[in-house]
Amino acid sequence: MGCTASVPDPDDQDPFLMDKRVNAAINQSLQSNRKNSKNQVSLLLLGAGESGKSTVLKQLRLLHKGGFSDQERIQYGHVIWVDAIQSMKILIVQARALGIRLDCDDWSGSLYQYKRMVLKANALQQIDTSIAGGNNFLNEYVLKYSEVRRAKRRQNSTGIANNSFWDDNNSPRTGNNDRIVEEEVEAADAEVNGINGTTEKYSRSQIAEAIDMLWKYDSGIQQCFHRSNEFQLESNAAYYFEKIYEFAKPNYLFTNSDILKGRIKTTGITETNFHINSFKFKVLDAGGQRSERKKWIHCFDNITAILFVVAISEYDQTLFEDERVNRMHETLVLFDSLCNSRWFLNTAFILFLNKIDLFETKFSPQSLHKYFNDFTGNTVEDGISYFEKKFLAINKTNKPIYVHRTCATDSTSMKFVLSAVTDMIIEDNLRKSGLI
Ligand SMILES: Nc1nc2c(ncn2[C@@H]2O[C@H](COP(=O)(O)OP(=O)(O)O)[C@@H](O)[C@H]2O)c(=O)[nH]1
Ligand SMILES: [Mg+2]
Repeated sequence: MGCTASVPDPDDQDPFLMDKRVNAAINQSLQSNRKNSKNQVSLLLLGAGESGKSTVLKQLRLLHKGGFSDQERIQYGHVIWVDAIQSMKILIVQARALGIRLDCDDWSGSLYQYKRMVLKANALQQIDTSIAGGNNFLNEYVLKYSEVRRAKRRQNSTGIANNSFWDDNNSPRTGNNDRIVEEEVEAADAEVNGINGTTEKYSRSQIAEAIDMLWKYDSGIQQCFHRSNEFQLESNAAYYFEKIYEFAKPNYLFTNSDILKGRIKTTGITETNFHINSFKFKVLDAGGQRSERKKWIHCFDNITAILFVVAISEYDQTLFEDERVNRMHETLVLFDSLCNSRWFLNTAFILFLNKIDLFETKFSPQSLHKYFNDFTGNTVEDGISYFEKKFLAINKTNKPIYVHRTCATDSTSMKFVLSAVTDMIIEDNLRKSGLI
């Protein structure tokens, strides 16, 4: 009583009905996945090193994540201060290499003392390296500013433009690694401790004065700066020099603009999550230099859109990794391999022609023609549309490529660009999920 024997339901045995139930379950699961995925967007920032990927990410953070913490402002302050000193040192040293006569070379002139001061200033003694980024910062510092490393970079490279994210032909030869690390540590020690006895400790205001005087009054420094495409110099060195007195003030709090103009090299892949109009955006920012690119493939799955950043102003510059390779040539090869890759046949592609401000400043038809001899135009606009067409012609797939001309350091214009981009990505995602 009260107990009923379980009698097998005849429907359970019916293969047709069983199939129907399985299908219904699959559909339900697909629908719920779609509902989730329609609200989730993964955006991957790609492009060569120093093209502006992390700056775009900074702008997204300003717009959607409340900006930068005080800790970050202090960190960027340290990094910019060091880069300002080193950039002026580089101009002095490179002038010699390029045969440019500097006013400050004249030991009886008033600028001589400032040159001595900059060359003898120990940039690392000026800051707290642990706040600037600890070991990562020091490694990057040594890599950037050691002449020894410059020779190594070339030795370990093939000297040709390369997409190098499938293989690691360009990674340092393993046998040399230990020696390279040792040399880096030695070079860093020499800088930090002034082992070679060539450094002196100056106050920030003394250094600011020296940099300002050389920048404003040494015509050779200006000449050398205008040839900075021939060596490696921070994109925004001029900005650092112009604001050097402000940066030297002990209580100066680095502004959003300063942080946008500062550079900390990205290594590995960073993930930042945003909420934009009830959508979850996951933005992946990858290091762009050759040795970093082989990590890219690990995040190629489930990408909604690729944002490829090109520094259009760098058409006359060479790679940091290999000074025999033109930056734009390498970027074109890289774009080809990504845009036409089987991974991204159906992935929305957005192209930022970035550093438009620097392009406008440096552009001359002759200089562009020198590096791209099929260029026949005259104006800045001709130059930009020449590159725009060049990139679009690379696309062999059916997907459209959305192009924007950008100055990633300018918050006002980036606000519009980024809102157009996020709207487009959201719409594209909804269409692909079959919801519009
Ligand atoms: N003037 C100017 N500088 C830019 C622009 N975009 C990026 N930069 C600077 O270029 C440097 C490298 O940018 P970053 O975003 O770190 O490049 P990434 O290596 O691609 O991540 C930084 O100092 C930025 O401030 C731009 O449109 N104009
Ligand atoms: Mg970066």
